[in-house]
Amino acid sequence: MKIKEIRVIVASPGRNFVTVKIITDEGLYGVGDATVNGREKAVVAYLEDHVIPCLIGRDPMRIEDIWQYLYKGAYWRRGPITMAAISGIDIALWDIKAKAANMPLYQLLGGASRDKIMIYQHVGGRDIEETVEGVVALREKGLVAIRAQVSIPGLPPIYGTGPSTDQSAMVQTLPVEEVWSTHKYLPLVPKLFERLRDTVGWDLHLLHDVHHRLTPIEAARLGRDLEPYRLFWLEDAVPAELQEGFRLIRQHTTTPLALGEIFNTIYDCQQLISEQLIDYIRVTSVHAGGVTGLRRIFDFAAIYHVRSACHGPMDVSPIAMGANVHVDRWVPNFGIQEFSGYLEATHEMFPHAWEQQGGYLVTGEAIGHGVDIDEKVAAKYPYKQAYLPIARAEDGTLWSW
Ligand code: KDG
Ligand code: MG
Repeated sequence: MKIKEIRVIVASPGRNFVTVKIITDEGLYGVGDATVNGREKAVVAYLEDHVIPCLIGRDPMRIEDIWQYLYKGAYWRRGPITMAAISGIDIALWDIKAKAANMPLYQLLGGASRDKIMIYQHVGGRDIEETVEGVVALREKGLVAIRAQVSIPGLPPIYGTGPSTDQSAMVQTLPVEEVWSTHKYLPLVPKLFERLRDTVGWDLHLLHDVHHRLTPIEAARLGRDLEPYRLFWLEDAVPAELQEGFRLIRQHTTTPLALGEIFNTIYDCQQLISEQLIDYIRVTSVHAGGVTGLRRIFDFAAIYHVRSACHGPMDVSPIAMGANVHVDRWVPNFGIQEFSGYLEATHEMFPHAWEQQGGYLVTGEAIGHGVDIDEKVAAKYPYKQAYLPIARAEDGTLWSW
């Protein structure tokens, strides 16, 4: 079998997606996700100019060799654009291999370790009451794990707080600038979780995402203040370029820590994992080297009692979600899967075998990863340049988010 053609399809069914379609000379094809939210066209150029010409005529069964060829062979290793391109190719090649084997992908990985995949979804609110109402409503739909965020009083709602859970509402042609205050945020979050525990009790898993906005000592304080409410995790407390920064947080709190949605390789989390500074690693198939990359990172994490928790917002396409849930079904050290849901147009463009059943996703038994792209539907939704907002402190200082 040989790779005959590779197409890159860019479309915007509510969010922008970059999809790779690899077609073989035997007619089998596979699809992969290569989306980097807000930087989509950089990946398209990388794929079309530097990756695809090198792969035509190669054996699609040699997934590892192609991965190494694109990683080591480029000389320029790592980075979000390179790794998203590798991820898109890798996910499509695993799809082809599983189709050739006439198996669902999870079977090829070693078979099911579980029947269903626990997910968490998001709730935000303009104030604590609104978030509590949202959490109660989502629990009534069968969710067993919910991420709760709240707007900071006196400031307009900002990304990742409230009130919208539909991230598409926050996407703009150019990035909007929002206002952040650590001082106002820190005492608010424990009050939210106190109210939540009073209302929903202790069965529900509750999570919170800081979006990288704190320093280690501030995160240590927040983690400690949240201990009475037994969070499932505190996510992205601090930007993690300085992995050893998490030592300080870890020394001060037993609140579990999750990190990694912007990581591309095992090297981004090597110290965090080997020093047991985090509890959940949040890498996802589209940004961390595809199925091959996830397998490598999760196996390494298992040695150190760190569990998987693939990133799964609306800008991780249903294809990457398909790859994730097949890995989730197999991975022995599974933790949880993020699932923000998708807009109707996104479902229409990506027919998928995975499905939500209350608080869980199931893979389905379709061969491959079970997700396709309908190119006719894609043609109806042309690419539109779009960005998520950025954050500044109240004095105008540019802030992490
Ligand atoms: O593109 C960025 C979003 O995917 C990210 O901000 C969402 O933090 C996020 C999350 O946890 O899903
Ligand atoms: Mg996050």
